[in-house]
Amino acid sequence: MSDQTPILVSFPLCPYVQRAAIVLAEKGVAFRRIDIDLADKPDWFLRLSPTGRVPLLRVGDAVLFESAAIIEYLDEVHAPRLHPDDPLTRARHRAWIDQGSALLSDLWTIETTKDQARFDAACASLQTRLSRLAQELGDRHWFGGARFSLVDAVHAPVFRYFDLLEDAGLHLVPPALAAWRGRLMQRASVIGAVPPDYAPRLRAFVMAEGGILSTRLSL
Ligand SMILES: N[C@@H](CCC(=O)N[C@@H](CS)C(=O)NCC(=O)O)C(=O)O
Repeated sequence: MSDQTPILVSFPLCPYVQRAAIVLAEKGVAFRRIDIDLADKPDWFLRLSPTGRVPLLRVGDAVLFESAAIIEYLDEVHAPRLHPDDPLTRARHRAWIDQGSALLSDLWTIETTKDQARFDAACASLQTRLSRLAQELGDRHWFGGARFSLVDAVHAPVFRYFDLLEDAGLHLVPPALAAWRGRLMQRASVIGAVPPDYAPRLRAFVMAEGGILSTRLSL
């Protein structure tokens, strides 16, 4: 690999890192992945990152942060184009990418909170957002139609949480999203975006948090 090989600074469970890993794989771009311990961030990482958060993408001497900016950059410099060509449709897709982050925020609360009222509110919010997403998706194969798009890449890490939630008796995904979820989970770029032991790692993380979800998983 040359010095221009992108380096993705990562954390194995991070859904925002997965966005970048999926887009790199969709484009067949070789990259190096460096996992760091977010509980003990290395000094070199803190020097490079303006926010202290992963992902970071190092390209030559440049460092990019914020997953939405990273995937848009990758989309602009490497074929095939995943964002739509039409500016109006592209703007709508950017807005749905933002909604993907809102889903992750609800999921973080569901994974970690010890407060039953916050847990219930996050489940309700997630369900509302998912049913709006289902209305927008309609019966399309991918979010934008026939071609896999950045919006698909952003939602794949969201759907990865639901196996664990379903183990805890929480069935929050509307049936209208089931086929899209299945297609996303079978996509090679999505499978390869996490380590093979992702599922037990996620479970261990949730159990260690000791929140409402961990109690439901222990029942
Ligand atoms: N808006 C950021 C969110 C990234 C983010 O929240 N990353 C988490 C891991 S999933 C992180 O680095 N957390 C460490 C911290 O906040 O100290 C993005 O899209 O890149």
